[in-house]
Amino acid sequence: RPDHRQHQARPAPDRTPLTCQTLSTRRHLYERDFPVYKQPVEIGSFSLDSERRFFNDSRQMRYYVEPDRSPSFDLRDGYKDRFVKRDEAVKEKLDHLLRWILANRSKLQSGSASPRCALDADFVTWRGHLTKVLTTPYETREGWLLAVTRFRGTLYISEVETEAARRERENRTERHQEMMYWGYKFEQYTCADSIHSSPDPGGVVNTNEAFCTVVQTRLADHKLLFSGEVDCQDKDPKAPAPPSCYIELKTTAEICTPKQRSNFHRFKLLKWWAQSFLPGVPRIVAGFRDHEGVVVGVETIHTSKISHLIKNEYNCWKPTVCMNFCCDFLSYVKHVVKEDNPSVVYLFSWEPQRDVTYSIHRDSQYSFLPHWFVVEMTG
Ligand code: 0WD
Ligand code: CA
Repeated sequence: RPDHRQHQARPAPDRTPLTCQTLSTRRHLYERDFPVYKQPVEIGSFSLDSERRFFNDSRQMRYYVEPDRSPSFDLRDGYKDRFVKRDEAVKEKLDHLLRWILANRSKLQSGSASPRCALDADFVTWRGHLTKVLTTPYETREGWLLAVTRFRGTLYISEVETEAARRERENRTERHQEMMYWGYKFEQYTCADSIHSSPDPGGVVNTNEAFCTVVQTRLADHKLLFSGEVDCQDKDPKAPAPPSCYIELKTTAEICTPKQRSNFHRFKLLKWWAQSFLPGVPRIVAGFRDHEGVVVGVETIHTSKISHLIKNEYNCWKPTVCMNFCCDFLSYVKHVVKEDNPSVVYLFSWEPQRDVTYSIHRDSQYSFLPHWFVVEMTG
C-alpha cells in the first residue's frame, strides 16, 4: 500500500528526508470512527448589497415563507428582463471575510489565543472550500486548487479557479446559464425581506446580494473559522438561535424513476449534506422542478437525517469518510505549510484518481492576503 497517508508516516529515522508528501484520497483509508466535530457557533455575520459592497451587519437577511406543497412556481420568469448577475470573472478570494475579521478583531482575540497567533483559529476559509474538501473522496469529475498562506500562526485557505473550471464557466450553454438562474428565482418565491412581509416574485433577482454567517468550530484538533452564505432563516419567534434557525434552499430535477432517486441520493445529497452540515444548518428546503423550470413539489430535508436516507443505496458515500478526509487534509496542510509569510502560497492541487500534491510560490499571482489586511493585522 504505497499511498497510505504518507505524511503521517511513523517518525522517520534520522537523515531520512520526508519525501512522499502527498495525501491519498482513497475512501477506505478514511473509514474509521466519526471525528469530533463541535457544534458550530455563530460569531457574527455580514451582508453584501446589490453592488457587492460589504456591510458588517445582517441587512441582507431574509425570512422563509413556506409555500404550498406543489406551488407551480415558474422559475424561468424574469430571466430575460429582471436579472442582475454577479460578475463571476471578478475573483474576490477571502476579501469579504477578511474585512469582517478586521471589523470584529476585538471579539476574536480571546484569552486562549496564543501570543504568536493573531486569531484564535488554525484555519480561516469559506465554507464552500471546505465542502469541496469533504466531498473529495467521492468526486470523480472536478479537481480543485486551494491556495494556503500561513500568517501569524493562522492558515488561510482560498480557492484558485482551475483551468477546466474556467473553460467550463466561459463555455456554458444558454440553457445551463438559465438553469443557474432557477435556484435564485426559487429563493425569491420563498423569501421575504422582513418577518411581516411576503415574497415579491415581481422584483429583480440580483445575485450580488448575500447574507453570510461566520462560524467557529473544531474538527478534531483543528480550530476552524469560516463563513458561508445563508439563504434565509425561520421567522418563527420561537425558532432556535443561529445557525439552527437557518434554512438552505435548493432546486433539483423532479424524481420520476428509481434510477433518478438513486442518483439524487448518491450525488446530490452528498453535496447538500456537506454544505449544510459544516455550518450547522439543520434544514434544507428542496424545490423539485420539471424540465420547463416549474416547481412541482417542495420538501424539507433534515440535514441530520440525510445519512439515514442514503443507507439503502449500494456503495454509497459515508459522512465519516468525508469528515476524516477533511481532518487528515487539514493535518497535512498544517504539516506542509511551515513558513509564516503573507506573500508565500502553498498551492494544494487535486485531480480525480490522483493524490493531493502541492507546490510553493513566493510573491506570485497566487498571493491572496491583501496588503490592507496584512498591515492592519501586523499593527
Ligand atoms: O472565490 C471563490 N472561488 C469563491 C468565493 C467560491 C465560493 C464562494 N465565494 C464567496 C463569495 O463571496 C460568496 O458570497 O463565498 C460566498 C459564498 O460562500 P460559500 O457559502 O462558502 O459558498 P458555497 O457553499 O459554495 O455556496 C453557497 C451559495 C450558493 O448557493 P447554492 O445553493 O447554489 O449552493 O453561495 C452562492 C450560491 O448561491 N455562491 C457564490 N456566490 C458568490 N461567489 C459563489 C461564488 N463563487 N459560489 C456559490
Ligand atoms: Ca441555496
